[in-house]
Amino acid sequence: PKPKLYFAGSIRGGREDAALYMRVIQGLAERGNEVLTEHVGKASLDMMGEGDLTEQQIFERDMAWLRSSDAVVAECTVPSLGVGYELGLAESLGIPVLVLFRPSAERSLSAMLRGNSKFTVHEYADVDGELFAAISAFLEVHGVPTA
Ligand code: 6IA
Repeated sequence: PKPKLYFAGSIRGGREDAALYMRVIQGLAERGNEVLTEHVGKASLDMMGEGDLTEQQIFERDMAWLRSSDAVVAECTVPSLGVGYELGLAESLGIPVLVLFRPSAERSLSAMLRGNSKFTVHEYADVDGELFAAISAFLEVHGVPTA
């Protein structure tokens, strides 16, 4: 079976990196993973089909996906309350968490993520092969079988 990955990225925290999320999600899918949360990268929130769901339904669906996931990959450069919530819950469920962060003069990563030794933090500059190699290494270390 394909590894089930929960990709977390900012929605109401700000959509500056939405196109980048889509590239990461597509790269993960091309490499044989099932990405449960593809809508996080969609350019238009209407295209996400989320208009049909109540806020409670979105929450419950996302929590069910999170519980069923083999690992969480979170792009944390744009800070998001929802992503922070998902990461704390993933930790309490014992689901491995990889935090992706692009360092810059403007942003530094929350100490609540950087300081958590249960999380793996990977800093990167571009969506290139190196990023996907790092994600694969993280999955392997945590015993998530890669396709
Ligand atoms: O606080 P945020 O909105 O930035 O939280 C983003 C995170 O929470 C993502 O990793 C998602 O997994 C989850 N999340 C938050 N909002 C949604 C959503 N629709 N659909 C799916 N997942 C979500 C929000 C309504 C939309 C029409 C704007």
